[in-house]
Amino acid sequence: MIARNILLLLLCSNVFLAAIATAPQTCPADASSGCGDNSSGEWEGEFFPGIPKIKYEGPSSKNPLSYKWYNADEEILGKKMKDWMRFSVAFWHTFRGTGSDPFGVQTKFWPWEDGTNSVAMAKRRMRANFEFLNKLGVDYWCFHDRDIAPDGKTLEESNANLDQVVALAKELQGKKIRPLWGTAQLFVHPRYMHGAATSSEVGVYAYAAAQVKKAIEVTHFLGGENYVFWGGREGYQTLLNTDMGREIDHLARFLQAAVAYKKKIGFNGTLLIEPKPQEPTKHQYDWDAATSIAFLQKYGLLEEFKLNIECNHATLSGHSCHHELETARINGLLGNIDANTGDPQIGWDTDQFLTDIGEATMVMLSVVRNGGIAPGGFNFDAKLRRESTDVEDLFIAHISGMDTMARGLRNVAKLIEDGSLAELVRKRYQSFDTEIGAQIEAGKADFEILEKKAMEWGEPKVPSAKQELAEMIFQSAL
Ligand code: XUL
Ligand code: CO
Repeated sequence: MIARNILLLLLCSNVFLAAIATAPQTCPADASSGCGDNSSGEWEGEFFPGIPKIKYEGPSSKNPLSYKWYNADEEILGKKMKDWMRFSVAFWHTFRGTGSDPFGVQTKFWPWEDGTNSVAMAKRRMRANFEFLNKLGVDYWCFHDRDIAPDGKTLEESNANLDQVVALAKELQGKKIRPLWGTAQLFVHPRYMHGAATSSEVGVYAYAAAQVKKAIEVTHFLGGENYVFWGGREGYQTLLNTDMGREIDHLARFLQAAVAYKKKIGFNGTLLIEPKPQEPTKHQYDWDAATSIAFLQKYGLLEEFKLNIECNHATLSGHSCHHELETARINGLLGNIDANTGDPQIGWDTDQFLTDIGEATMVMLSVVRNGGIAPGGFNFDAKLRRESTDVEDLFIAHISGMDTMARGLRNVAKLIEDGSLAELVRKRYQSFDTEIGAQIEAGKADFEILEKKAMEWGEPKVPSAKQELAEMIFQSAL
């Protein structure tokens, strides 16, 4: 009996040792291991062992870790797919998303996390980010200052933490990778409960300005191509205690100061406003594209900003994503897309990866009509569902999101080649190609001229809008 137990023990420990010997070298999740800490040497293991560099294998592939439609260097409509898309990974969802929701705690426990919010942990996470980007073949990433580095006890300490992590990010970026955009997190800390630029407290306004100043500096240092202002808590919960006019004036002063500072330090990236109608406040001031455009116009900021359209925000405001994109585009303000989608049955910002091919085709129609959106791109402001808890799910989600957009682009190419949708639209407006139509469009047809025409022509013939035909043509490209 004893001999049998010893034998079993030996066998088990051998199996255990063999498992250690063959186990892939992953970053152990404990702070003392130092795998992300420069002082104890460079970590040479992998955060995503067993996940290869993701390659294009074509639509017939059944390999979930491959692209079926996104072929980065393939030319479509005169541009490489990667140049149409300029995909970006959102650090906050991919590396800070825990799966928690208002009803439940964390569900995701990534092996490299040690449960702390230390600078060493922030650096380790940054290494994971760059291995992820390299394996996915994506050249851009987006971040909030406070999701890449922890808050310190003072602003000086927070800035110093950020500098350490940013220095490492710069090194890991190499020559190819850079931020699509950076931004400041002005909504998590309790100091921002009344807003940041629209806070009723001047000390909070100043603090937020200092935070944005630093966030623009680090975005510039990292070679970022844009800088985003999402309104965070810029809005109100009730008008009874709110001086809306004064708050919106303050927001404008804040953005004017950001423009001045950007110019002062020679940051040439585009400044972007990201509209959202509500959440976390009941009413956010940058409600939708049209509201944001009116705001920019009123305060003389139209030349300085573009819009970052997020599909889930579009639907929260009662519009389609396509509507918001087209509103931005026709005003020359389509700057970037936060690529995600909501859920038709859930009324909040669920930030899901977009996998609806029809929707992606409409998104790409706007992008193609715009001639691309560089220096903007597609930032996956999207997160895994709470119930998706495998590390590989992070890859699968991004691959699926990228493939969906790639299918959208391929479908737009089919629609353009076919030409019948454009022809349908052209025909619909052809009466304005006439002499009087041209006069109207040039602003030269006054009411007297038009009255004369109306009497001469009599009751106008009104043709069909051909909506179902348009839908049929669109569907046939999917
Ligand atoms: C919030 C949201 C943000 C911005 C960046 O709904 O979309 O993550 O994209 O602050
Ligand atoms: Co967003």
